[in-house]
Amino acid sequence: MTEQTGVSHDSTLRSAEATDGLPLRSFGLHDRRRPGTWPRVSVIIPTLNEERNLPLVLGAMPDVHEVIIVDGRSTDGTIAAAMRVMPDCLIVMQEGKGKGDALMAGFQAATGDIIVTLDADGSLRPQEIPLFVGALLSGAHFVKGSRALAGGGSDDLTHLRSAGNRGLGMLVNVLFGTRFTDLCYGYNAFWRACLEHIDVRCDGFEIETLMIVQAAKANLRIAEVPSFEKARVHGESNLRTFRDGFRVLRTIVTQRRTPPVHAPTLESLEHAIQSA
Ligand SMILES: Nc1nc2c(ncn2[C@@H]2O[C@H](COP(=O)(O)OP(=O)(O)O)[C@@H](O)[C@H]2O)c(=O)[nH]1
Ligand SMILES: [Mg+2]
Repeated sequence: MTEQTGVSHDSTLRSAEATDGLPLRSFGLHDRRRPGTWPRVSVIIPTLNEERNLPLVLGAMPDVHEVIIVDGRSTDGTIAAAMRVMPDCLIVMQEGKGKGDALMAGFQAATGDIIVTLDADGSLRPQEIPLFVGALLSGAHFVKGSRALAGGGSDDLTHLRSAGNRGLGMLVNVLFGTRFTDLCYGYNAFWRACLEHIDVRCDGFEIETLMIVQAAKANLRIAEVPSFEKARVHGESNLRTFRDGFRVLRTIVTQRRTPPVHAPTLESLEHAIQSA
């Protein structure tokens, strides 16, 4: 079941207030588990030839626990750009291929309480991270960005991709009893402990669908927050609409047939979140 949070979309970071971890104090977002502290947020960014875009993303990053760049053997200066702009970021060299494989490598490397997935092309605004974290601190296990909620939107989606995304999203809602408003979107956040409840093994752009459908099957509490996707700044999308749309469709059909991941109970997930 999807929920919406009441956190303002227009919130902007005041990083001057950052101390340890996210400056959530400026948003009134406290970590209820330990008064006076903030959760450790790991931001995972897959990169494939994003030399010109990545500095824009890293430059707008709030003060988080760690930023993990998972590079798919870029042939431009992506890694040099990352090291120049954010010398303390962690760089993971992807061994396999595709965005899904890259995110998996990032999840394995992450050490924070909360994982946020972000793109490197300048389309997803790091300034929205507190909105996602706020929804997690308010009780969600998994938070999806949605371009379809009031306050969200996209300058990046073509009509064709938008129609495909709507159709695939409707199919998921019918088959899994969900009420998602945006299926194939790269901006998501979840408590790291949720990884025990979802099996994210896949290669490509179907990764978001796979995670969300499995989260729904595991009865995780899923919230949506409005998100605005800007147009990719430089270069072109790596997504191929028909090939990748078909992969998403295949993922949905396969997931309908397979049982949920054998996982600990939701009570133990809650416990893991509280004691992270
Ligand atoms: N490591 C890695 N990153 C990738 C790969 N394919 C895409 N990405 C990254 O995933 C993010 C989203 O990809 P993009 O091409 O913008 O797809 P779109 O947003 O769906 O149009 C960007 O940061 C890309 O650099 C890949 O094979 N490996
Ligand atoms: Mg993009």
